[in-house]
Amino acid sequence: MNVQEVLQQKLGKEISQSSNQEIYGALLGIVQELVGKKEAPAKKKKIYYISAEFLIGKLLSNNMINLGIYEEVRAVLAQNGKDILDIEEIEQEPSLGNGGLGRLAACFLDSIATLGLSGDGIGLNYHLGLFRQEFENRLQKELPNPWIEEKSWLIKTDVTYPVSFRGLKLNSRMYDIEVTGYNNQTNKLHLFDVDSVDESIVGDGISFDKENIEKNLTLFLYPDDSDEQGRLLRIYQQYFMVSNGAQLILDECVKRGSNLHDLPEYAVIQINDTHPTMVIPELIRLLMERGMEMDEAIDVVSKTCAYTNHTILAEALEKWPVDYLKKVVPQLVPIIEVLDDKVRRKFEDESVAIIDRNNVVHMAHIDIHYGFSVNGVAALHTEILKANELNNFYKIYPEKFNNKTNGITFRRWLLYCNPLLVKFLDKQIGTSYKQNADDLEKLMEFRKDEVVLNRLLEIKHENKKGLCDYLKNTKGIELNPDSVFDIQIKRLHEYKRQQMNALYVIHKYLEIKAGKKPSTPITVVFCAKAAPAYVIAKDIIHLILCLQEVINNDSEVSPYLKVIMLENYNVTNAEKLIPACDISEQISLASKEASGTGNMKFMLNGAVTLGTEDGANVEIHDLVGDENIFVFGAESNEVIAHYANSDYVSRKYYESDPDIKAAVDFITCEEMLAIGQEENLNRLKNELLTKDWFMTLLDFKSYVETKENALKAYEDRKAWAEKMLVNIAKAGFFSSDRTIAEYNRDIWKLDI
Ligand code: 26Q
Repeated sequence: MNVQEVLQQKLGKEISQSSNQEIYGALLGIVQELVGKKEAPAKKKKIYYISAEFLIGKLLSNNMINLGIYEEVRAVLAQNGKDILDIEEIEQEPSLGNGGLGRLAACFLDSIATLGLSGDGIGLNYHLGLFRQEFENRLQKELPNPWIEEKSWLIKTDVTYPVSFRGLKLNSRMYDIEVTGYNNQTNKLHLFDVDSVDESIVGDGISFDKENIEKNLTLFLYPDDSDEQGRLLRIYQQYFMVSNGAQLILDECVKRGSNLHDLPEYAVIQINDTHPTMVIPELIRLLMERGMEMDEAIDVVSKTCAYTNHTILAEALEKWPVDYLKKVVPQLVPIIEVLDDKVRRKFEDESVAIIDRNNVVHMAHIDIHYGFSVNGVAALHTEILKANELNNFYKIYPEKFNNKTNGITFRRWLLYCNPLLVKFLDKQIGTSYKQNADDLEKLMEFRKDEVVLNRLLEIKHENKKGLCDYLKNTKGIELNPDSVFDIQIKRLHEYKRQQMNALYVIHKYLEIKAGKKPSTPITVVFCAKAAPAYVIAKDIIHLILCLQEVINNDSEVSPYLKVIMLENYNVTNAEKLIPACDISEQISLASKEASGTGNMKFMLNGAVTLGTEDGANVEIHDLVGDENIFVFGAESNEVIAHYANSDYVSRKYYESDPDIKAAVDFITCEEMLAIGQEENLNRLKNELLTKDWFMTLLDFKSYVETKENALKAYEDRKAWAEKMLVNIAKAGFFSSDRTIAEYNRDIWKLDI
């Protein structure tokens, strides 16, 4: 049977007579059957990637691409008057992650299956996910984000485990989402849940009774942890995840022949940041329950677990007071005390202790002492960990430290999201790059070829027009496809410095007002969610939304400069925005962005990076060379020295540079206060003048200069096209297939 017949049979009627909803349901069923037939064969050793987040995005088209049927299905639908893009709209995006760390986990699952490795993901099935963002009165509003529908990719299993908390015992339920690799096998993402979760306890926005654990346990991802109840709920979630994961791992390994003494020959557990760290004491506890001596259990677990660090921001390094753990998981406390005791006997250095003098448990310290590998996620990040943040650990265990520069799956971030570019690449350099990303380098041969360069410009323009049409049809937003698309999309955080970009927008606005018009109009696009309790981040959103209104309504300026902040950043929006970007904003304060992965997605799609020497930007710079990236700002050593010496004073920059002063003062000017909230705008301005913890004003001047250089370079279309070409050609290194092959070579050591 061909695709047309299979689909018609599933629908029970003509495709043209079916609704988009019916077609989506039918395709989901067909794809699920195909995916299910490719289940990975059991091998002795398996990687378990355990993570509180898996930001997998919509799955229908991605799965069809990986199965190799996407084109055929698209064509059949078109023949029957249906657009695959409309069918895709029906699917709800699972919002099981905050940002980079969760998306990385999703890219990794794709690559693990694509490389044919034996490995599954373990996480939680948050019913309402991360909040959905709306803007109201130029402020962020948080709403639940339900994504589980009658027909979804979730498969209910009958696997269930008991999980005990203090005074509460729950039985879990495991759901699976199948992850099929590119032309390869299917692995699984196991998401644990409890049947008693009750969505009806959600009140206004995303508020709910934080103490009703049976009903709220897997409702939301990272409930607000600004109060104690929220923090306790985080511990409940984390323990629930790791206890289920540990029970599953032990059961599976025993089934594959392990006697548990040889567990490291059967399993390797990659701990994705510290959120799953309790898996270490939990495994020790379970092994002891099964009769193993404690010392041996500690040894076995230490040889099984490996830890990835994703941040050096102090506030994101998890620390739990022992009292909190006693309230939720008292059974782990004596084990953690023993782990601490062993460390203290061996090392005098207080800074490497697990339980500090204030009786607070440092989760990362458990991972480093009782795991066999510690990796950072980009070269610079790993070097900073070794030299600064984790230096005392590096001195003890130099052999544990290694770098694994992040990557992205090219299936979603090229094959799916940029069909025009893919078609062109296929014709120009053949299709081998789809299996071997380094083959994108073949494009380098054409860097002076005018026909090729023109085609790249045309494709970018087509993608920009496509985005404009989409925004017009779905949101009524009008953008000029002939303008430069300058895009910053990522979580909102002060260290990522959306506020610096906003100050540039003000600066440009004032210049245009003074008669200095850009040769090509500029469109600045933002899209970012702020953590619900992060006040300054929300103020920055407010600033941008006020600017959007002031600038876009100013008829003198808006033909030259447009600012838009789109609601609800997620994977689906990213897929639409990235192929349409000219300038990729990667402007974090050097040393603060561990890696970044959006930077890689933009590069692969022919955007040119405007960035600091931070995270993987450094590696992008090395690959493309000075000519094909715009780099600015203080370097990490300088920044680290400012922190060490506490000698950065933002007001000095404000007072000595009239451009900075004008831009900062604009935040609270009359026009802004006429539409914005005085409290929010004042607070933000004050923050910049008195704290500016992430040194916005330090880098502002060099940012403006470098952005002007980039805009000027854009005017020379041929030279710009060459920059695009080099970026695409050199992006192969950032395939997550390369990253996963390195994890396997250095850490997991599984048979291929
Ligand atoms: C911690 C404590 C309490 C509440 C929340 C958290 C928390 C939640 C999420 C801490 C960190 C995260 C997420 C971190 C994250 O996404 N990090 C990003 O990881 C990417 C993949 O490695 C990198 O590319 C980014 O540079 C890094 O910011």
